[in-house]
Amino acid sequence: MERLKEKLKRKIDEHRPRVVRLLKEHGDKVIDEITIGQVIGGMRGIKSLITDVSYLDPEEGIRFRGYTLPEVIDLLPKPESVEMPYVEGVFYLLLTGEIPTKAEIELVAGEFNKRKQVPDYVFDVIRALDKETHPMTMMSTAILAMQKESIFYERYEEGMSKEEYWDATYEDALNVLSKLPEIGAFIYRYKYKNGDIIPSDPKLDMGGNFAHMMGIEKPYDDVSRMHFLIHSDHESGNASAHAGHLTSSTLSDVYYSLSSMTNALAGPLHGLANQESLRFLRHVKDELNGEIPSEEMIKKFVWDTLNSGQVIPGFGHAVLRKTDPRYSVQREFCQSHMPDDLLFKYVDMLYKVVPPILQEQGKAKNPWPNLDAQSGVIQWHYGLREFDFYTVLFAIGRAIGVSANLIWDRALGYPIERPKSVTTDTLEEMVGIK
Ligand code: NMX
Ligand code: MLT
Repeated sequence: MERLKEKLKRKIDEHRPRVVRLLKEHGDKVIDEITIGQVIGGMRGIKSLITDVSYLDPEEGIRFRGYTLPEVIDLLPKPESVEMPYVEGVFYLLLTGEIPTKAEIELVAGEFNKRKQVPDYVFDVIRALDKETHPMTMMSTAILAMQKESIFYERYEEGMSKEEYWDATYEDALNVLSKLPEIGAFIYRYKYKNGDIIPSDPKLDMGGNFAHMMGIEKPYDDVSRMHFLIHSDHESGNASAHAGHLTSSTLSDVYYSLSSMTNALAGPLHGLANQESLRFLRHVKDELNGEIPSEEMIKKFVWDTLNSGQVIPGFGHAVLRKTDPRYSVQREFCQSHMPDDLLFKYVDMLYKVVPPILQEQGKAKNPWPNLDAQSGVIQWHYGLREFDFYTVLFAIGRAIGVSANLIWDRALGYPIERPKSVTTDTLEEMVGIK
């Protein structure tokens, strides 16, 4: 059986000439035009990044290596008697574009297992932070603290050739990815469970082991698998993936890049929206004394929130123009596993009420829910009530897709990122208002 790294090398060798040819024969072809609205408006929609790991269609949602989310769930091998695929298999798919066999996943799982022991000094660094520190700060700090382990950094210092960049990045990526669930669970148990740390179980797959270390019963193992899968990638322009890519484009290693990724994810317009969605729901529930609210009550709440100048967390999207399929996958999970959960009923009510209100308000380009509107409720249901921890779960998942991208970035020799900025004067001159 071809091992993951051998397969990857073959795929890289096959892919490189495609990029060389595009550049050589078509490097000056125009593929997009840029408006002032896009320059001022966060570069929305400008085609200026390249990735083959996933693709986001505004109407259809994400495809991982060409597969829709339901197809990925259907096709990837799963542990016995569960519904969600191995997280290790998700990494394999994103990296190679191939659906692995169970035997191939076992090899990757073995690789992760060998590498997952976190150096003690990383835990010391977390312990040295104030306990009130946000878990995302703890996560980012822990990843950064481990940077001294970077094989890329070490080999670069020794004069590694460009040809080997992807190999060293691959080694770093596996070393970090294998440790992230351990670090995440440590942060959780340290911060919220009196430091009662549950040791890792090498017999379990990544999702199962994470649930075990968190101390949460089944089916939280499958919740974790689902969570890491759906958060893993969303093409390259989203803020966290882009932050990771940008950092790595300077030849900073995977540790620096994933710490950047984590920092970008920590904003309320991005990953932190899952924490904010849950806070919003809890607030609605408290105000309504835990009763099943009428549509009118919820409508008033939503309007009050908008009128106070706040966004409705979990709704809207920079690219998507329909309900996020990642929302739908989680909704189906809730419908079959926790249909009577009160907060889920609230979420479903919001699904009905919020889009027409956002449409009536006329500002948001996409009134439909994104994945963050639904993810926190599932965590809450299975006992993870500390909602400021939720974005750490997002970060563990997102690191899988970002890492796959970083390896390919180095394999294809993508250069340091350096777009051009303009001044307001320049724009005014260009349109003749100066
Ligand atoms: N609630 C209220 N207003 C909204 C919402 C919303 N959910 N979504 C967009 N708007 C507003 C937005 O603030 C902007 O207002 P203004 O003109 O006053 O600046 C206007 O609608 C146009 O924004 P869009 O072009 O539709 O959205 P944009 O691409 O700029 O931003 C988000 C996308 C996702 C940041 C935005 O929809 C939002 O803030 N949503 C709520 C937060 C959230 O759920 N974020 C998570 C996204 C997924 N993720 O995990 O990253
Ligand atoms: C993501 O998963 O990164 C979010 O949906 C945001 C985005 O794609 O812009």
